[in-house]
Amino acid sequence: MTMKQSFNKNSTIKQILNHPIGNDIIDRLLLKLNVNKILVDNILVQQLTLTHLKLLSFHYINDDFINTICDLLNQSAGETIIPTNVESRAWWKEAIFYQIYPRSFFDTDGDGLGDLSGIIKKLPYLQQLGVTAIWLSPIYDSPMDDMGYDIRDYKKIFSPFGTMEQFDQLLDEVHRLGMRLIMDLIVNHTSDEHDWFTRALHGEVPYTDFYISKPGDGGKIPPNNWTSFFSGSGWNYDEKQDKWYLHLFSKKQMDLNWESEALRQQIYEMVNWWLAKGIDGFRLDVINYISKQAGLPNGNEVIAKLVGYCGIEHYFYGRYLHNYLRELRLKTFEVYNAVTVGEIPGCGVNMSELLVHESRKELDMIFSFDHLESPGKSRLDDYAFDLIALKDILIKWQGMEKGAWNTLFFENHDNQRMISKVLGNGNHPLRFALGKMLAVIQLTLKGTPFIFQGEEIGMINCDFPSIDEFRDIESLNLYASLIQGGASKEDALKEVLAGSRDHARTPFQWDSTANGGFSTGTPWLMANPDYNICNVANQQNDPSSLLNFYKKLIALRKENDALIYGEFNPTNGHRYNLFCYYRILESKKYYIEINLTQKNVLKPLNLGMGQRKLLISNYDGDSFMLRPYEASIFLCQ
Ligand code: ISL
Repeated sequence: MTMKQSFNKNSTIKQILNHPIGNDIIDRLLLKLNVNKILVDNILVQQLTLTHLKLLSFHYINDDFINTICDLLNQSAGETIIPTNVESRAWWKEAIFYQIYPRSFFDTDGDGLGDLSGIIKKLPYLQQLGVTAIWLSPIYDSPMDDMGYDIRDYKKIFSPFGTMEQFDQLLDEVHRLGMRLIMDLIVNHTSDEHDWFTRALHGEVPYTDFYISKPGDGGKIPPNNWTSFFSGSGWNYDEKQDKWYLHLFSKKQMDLNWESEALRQQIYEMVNWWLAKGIDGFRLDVINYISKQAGLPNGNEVIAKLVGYCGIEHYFYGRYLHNYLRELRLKTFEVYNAVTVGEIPGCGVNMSELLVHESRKELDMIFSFDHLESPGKSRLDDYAFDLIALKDILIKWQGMEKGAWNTLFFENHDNQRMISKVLGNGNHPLRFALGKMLAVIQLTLKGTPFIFQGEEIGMINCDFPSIDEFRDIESLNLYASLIQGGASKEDALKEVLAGSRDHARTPFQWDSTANGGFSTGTPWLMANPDYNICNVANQQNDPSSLLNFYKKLIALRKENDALIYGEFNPTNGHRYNLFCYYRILESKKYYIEINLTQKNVLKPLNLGMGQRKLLISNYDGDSFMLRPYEASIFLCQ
């Protein structure tokens, strides 16, 4: 795919498809519109120009939309990877990561909040599971407006979680057990209580340049129409300075101005301070947002309607993103040989390759989210997740170039529990069959698995009884804006329940004692009553439990390089409701066969497959049909 030419309103769909970023943009648009990509495979459609699209859409696609797309394509000119046919080996490609959301993991002092001592106590549990690396969500000092993603002091531990000495003890113990630990790096924004912002508000140089701001002209109208991900305008007005400050997230999370060299140096100093303590790397929070478009132009209303947020096209893949990431890696990660996984909402396969391919020297892995929503849906929509559409998206991402490495995850602290997305809330009879099926996918595809706390025991969404039980600012702001917009309390609660991030944040379910054994105090967020049914204690000694199924899968993956580095070859493609694929490395060949439906379906014939030995399945005994969500791993002989 070429990057050289310059794009304009006379560029054709074909030319745009031939541009990696253009290909991604069209892919995103089709996903959002739930339109099959076959549309743009049509040679007549490919001859259409952007001007034709404007006319055909009766100017719904307007000049502003066209200019935005062309700017995105033209600014990426010259960005390429150097292809390789060798997949280099690395510890983080062989790792089994486990994400800990410390607030909800284990509370040892009864204050209702998880803490570092609790994590230390539970390390043996993680080791027995087979985990080899931990991603620790934020533990830094914070007003906790966004549960720690609003940092007030990068070099201080949030005191209810513990002390820096306890962190050092945790890190030592993780390493003593042969595991590794990466931290959350949040450098797109800081808390408005961070010292840098306080100094900026006092007009102190160079801090006045550390944040994204615009002159206020009395504060009547914000500088542009960008919206926050947490409802409302993306701008705060500071009367004293007569200045606007950008906040893409909460009103207390102020966006940093990465164009400031002085800011970047302070960030590098902080990152190296943590790396010098011996941590093994970072997960980089919304790292693709750090380069904003010059002049901060208005967002396109059509794109805003499509994606739900206004202005995102001007920062999700900004013009200096690659420059910043290359400099950041050179000044920090590379010095310590640290691993990085970037959270990059909205980026497609080609953008991701440009961010993680080893020839680019930027990031090592990424978290993209295409696969977490069904086509045409967003995280806040109330719908039954489509596993068949999931298959096609996973196959697309398995096609990343050699030398570009992906992650494999279904859950994190921002997204609902996957079992509930498919089966709805509640203890569905197929809950654990589905949980095991998802585990087979996660642990047999190519990429590094990231298990989110509770996923390994099949935790599910929580039926929060009222808005008073929610803690997530995104949910609380959404509820307030719905009520303000005239929605009834019932409808507003229903909408918040559909996609709230709090579903993922309920206390970890250790046993069936009060609060699931998470805390002897009152948990900061209600425990899901489901802990009486689903918890570590009642799965630990049950050989057929989801927990022990994860242990077996993890052990199988760790012992077999073909499941890590092997080629991914989908098969039985004609069977739309099955997900079947090979993993092949030299003479080793595994066949994975999955029924994506709740129904019994005919087994594929697999003519010519030869002998195969069943290694793991979520069902006992044989059957001439594939049972609901049946998932099996075979060694081909
Ligand atoms: O969850 C998402 C995609 O499935 C996004 O909506 C998510 O909010 C976005 O990717 C940003 O998330 C990260 O940055 C936020 C913080 O609230 C999230 O917890 C963090 O994961 C701002 O720091």
